[in-house]
Amino acid sequence: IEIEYSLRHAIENEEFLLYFQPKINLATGKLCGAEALIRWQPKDGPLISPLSFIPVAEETGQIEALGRWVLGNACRAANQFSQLLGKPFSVAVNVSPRQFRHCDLVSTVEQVIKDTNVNPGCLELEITESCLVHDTPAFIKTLHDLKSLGLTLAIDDFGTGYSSMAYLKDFPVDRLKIDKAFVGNLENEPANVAILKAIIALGHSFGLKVVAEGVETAYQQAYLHGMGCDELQGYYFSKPLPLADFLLILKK
Ligand code: G
Ligand code: G
Ligand code: MN
Ligand code: NA
Repeated sequence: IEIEYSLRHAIENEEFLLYFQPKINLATGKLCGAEALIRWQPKDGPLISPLSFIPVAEETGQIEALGRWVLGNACRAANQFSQLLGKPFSVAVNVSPRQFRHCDLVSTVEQVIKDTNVNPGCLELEITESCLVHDTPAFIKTLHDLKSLGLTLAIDDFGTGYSSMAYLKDFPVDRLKIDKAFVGNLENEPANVAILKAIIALGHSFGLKVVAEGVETAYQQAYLHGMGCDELQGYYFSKPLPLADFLLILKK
């Protein structure tokens, strides 16, 4: 209840920051996008991880307001990055299951796109696999309605959910993001290598781009390159960065 109260206060006062983690295209070795990750910066206190307030925001419904804040700021950042580079640069936003179920996500996103005048192709929504167990006609329609706004969709934490992969044929998604659990110890885990290969082949057979998360070593990068993975994200390249630091690496 205490967190709920201070979170309400924090939302009113916009005590949040977006950090940005680079995504690297393996074929070109170049930066090809970023994932936006929220942080809570109380007036006087240390930065708070989303792990400790997103679940509360979901339980209390505050995720609606917070989610709108994230979307708006991610789109403004995409505008700023694209302007700096002189070409479209995509920013991915995490969307939680509750935003899907209880908020009018399609009209929220549509409004944010209008308000920020972002190129919709520069906005990607990351949906966790656990969201996708609701593979009802209404849910599939929501995905199609979102796609028709011109944005792209990714399935986050792929490989960890309970859902069957059969849904891939009905879902209009563009990317699979392989959960970092499979990447982190691929060196000593032959089973993980088998899973990674299978997910990459599965994604490609549906015409999807495959992203590996949690890449921390040169060995993992090389291995994933050899397996035909399309994009990488992880501490090996960069941890999530504050806006100012991300702008610095874009300029290079
Ligand atoms: O950045 P970090 O690794 O600390 O993020 C922890 C978790 O919080 C991740 O699962 C990430 O997807 C989630 N997260 C980060 N930012 C957001 C956000 O803006 N919205 C939602 N719903 N989840 C987020
Ligand atoms: O659930 P989601 O995939 O959105 O969460 C991304 C989370 O992974 C963020 O909390 C981010 O800080 C974290 N992360 C990003 N790169 C790495 C990495 O190389 N190793 C580990 N352990 N975590 C990472
Ligand atoms: Mn994510
Ligand atoms: Na993930």
